[in-house]
Amino acid sequence: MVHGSRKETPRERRWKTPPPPFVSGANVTTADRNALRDAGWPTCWSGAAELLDWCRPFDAVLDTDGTTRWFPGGRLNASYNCIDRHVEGGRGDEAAIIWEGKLGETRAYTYRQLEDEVNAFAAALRDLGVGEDDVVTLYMPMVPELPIAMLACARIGAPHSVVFAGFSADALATRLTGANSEYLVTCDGYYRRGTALHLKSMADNACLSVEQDVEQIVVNRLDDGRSTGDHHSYADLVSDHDGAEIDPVERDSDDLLFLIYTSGTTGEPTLVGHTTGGYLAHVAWTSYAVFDLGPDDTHWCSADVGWITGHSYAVYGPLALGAATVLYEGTPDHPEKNRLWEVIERNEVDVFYTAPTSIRAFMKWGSEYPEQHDLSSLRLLGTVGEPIDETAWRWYREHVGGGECPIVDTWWQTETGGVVLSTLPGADRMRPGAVGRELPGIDAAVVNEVGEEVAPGESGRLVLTRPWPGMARSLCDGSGWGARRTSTVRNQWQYDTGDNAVRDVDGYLHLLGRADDVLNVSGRRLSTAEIESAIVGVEGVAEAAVVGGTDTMKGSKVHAFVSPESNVAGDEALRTRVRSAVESAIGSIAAPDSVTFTPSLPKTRSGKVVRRYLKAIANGETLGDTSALRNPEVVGELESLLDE
Ligand code: 6R9
Repeated sequence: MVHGSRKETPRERRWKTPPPPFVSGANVTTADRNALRDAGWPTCWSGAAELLDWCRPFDAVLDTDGTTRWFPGGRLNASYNCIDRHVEGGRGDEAAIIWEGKLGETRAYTYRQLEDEVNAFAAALRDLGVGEDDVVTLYMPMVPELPIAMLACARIGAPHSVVFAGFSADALATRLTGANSEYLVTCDGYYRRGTALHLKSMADNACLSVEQDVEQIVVNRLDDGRSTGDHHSYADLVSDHDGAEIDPVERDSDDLLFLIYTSGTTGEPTLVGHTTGGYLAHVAWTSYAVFDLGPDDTHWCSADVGWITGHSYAVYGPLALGAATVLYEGTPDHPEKNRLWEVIERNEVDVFYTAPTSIRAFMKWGSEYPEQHDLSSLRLLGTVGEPIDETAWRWYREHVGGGECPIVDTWWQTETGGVVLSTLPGADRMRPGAVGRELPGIDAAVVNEVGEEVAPGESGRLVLTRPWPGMARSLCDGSGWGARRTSTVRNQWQYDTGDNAVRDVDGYLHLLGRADDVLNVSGRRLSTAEIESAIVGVEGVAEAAVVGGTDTMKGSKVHAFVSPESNVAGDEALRTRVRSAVESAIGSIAAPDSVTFTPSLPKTRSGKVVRRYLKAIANGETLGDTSALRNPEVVGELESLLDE
């Protein structure tokens, strides 16, 4: 990348600094960050909790007496914090939710309108018999009624359990049973690439196969009169309860706000619970510090609300701070590949947060799409979900961020609730390909098999060595939902994230992917992410996934699956360039033994590459159930490619 006519120096290429106007207006400046680090974690997290309104102040930041409880003694309500206090503060007419529908329709809710509908629906839920601590399952696409239902549940102290609308009836049934939920809010259907999908019939099938009786409430999105079966209409319930006022229920800080299944990235999907006080303080503070959000901002987190990213940064975080949040129903390339950029331009989005898998798709489509739009409202970009390679990072900054926007590469998990590793955009330099350091208040380490911290430059397991407020409740007391992976090693509490990482000499962490994805080639441990990063740096390559194959001589063979950019041929010349790029970036030991070209890679419904299927294909093993994939057809195509 060239600034003006001058080439970048190697130092400039390695480090990127945020533009001075961003730095001077940032929520967290270098001085603030230093003060927080000096003050220590209790001060950091009590400051986070002070972003919220509490009905009863907490007695301490953390109670570690036997179990880990954040903000003990404190009582609060999440819906009050995300809605009422903004209306009381005179911001009732400001936008809260901006919805961009699939068919080009838009709907905006001000904070006052949000308050009215949340109250009406909360009253309706109560009338149906939903009590405090009853779990309400929400099986809904990206419609405004989804966050409204979440907040209505939060208002009456009923934990919600959102199930991604792309899941099958069986998956929904498992989740209804797992959460022992007797209430289901769903939709008649929704549009995907212009086609209507009927969700209600899936919901009916799921309800038939669970033991408990399930009461259904249906939002009409298609309104084609096809929804039958016993159910209440959302619209009727809301109009019957128009004008109702429900006092927000005071919840203990440690009471459940919601249940959620992990996305399958970190192993088999598991149900985890998040608390009201700790979680909300964590997502509010990270929205403030990492996404630099304030009440005047329009934030767009493109993740589906069905995943933790959507819960934390499309709903709870931005609304807790009184910002406007964009909810987008469609797919990014429908009807045209410029759809996202058009939405950003029209709504003057300030902060955009998406995943590397999407950024690589945007790259593949070409920079002409973002270039057709005025994206100058953007002042900060974020990424999450997978390691982002330098090429994608630079493309994102250049073509979406106008070469200026700071980028936050945020590392976190369903279990962490909110961001734990990232740069602070107004205080830290950025290093493309590295997430940055632990946020103030977070302690992390890279350790070897016996739990000793390894030297900078050496890879090991990423562990978090001190609890944090957004931690899943199962990690607090080692029991209940999805308990796993906390232990005490060398007298030190530890949460094993399951990811591998390297800390560089500057203290920045580079994520190497899931520990299960590490290859052992001739005794050397190679990270798939590192090899993939070298491959996607090759011109003409859009995406790559690397897996290991058994080799009695070397330990592991390196198999690369490479998806070229549209209009680029997957030929011998490209194969040679892929091999030599890996050789020069890492060494000949890592050069792929085989390179298979494919138009796309198998991905989970949350958009992450599933290497275990590729591994099975490369090793000629049986694949098992591929229903977790968004694009199962690609697996068959790859198998036939390899047979040739
Ligand atoms: C929020 C979310 C968690 C796993 C995590 C890691 C990967 C997330 C990342 C990242 C590298 C980042 N991951 N962010 N890897 N850089 N910035 O994605 O939660 O679906 O539970 O996945 O995603 O492997 O362990 P979840």
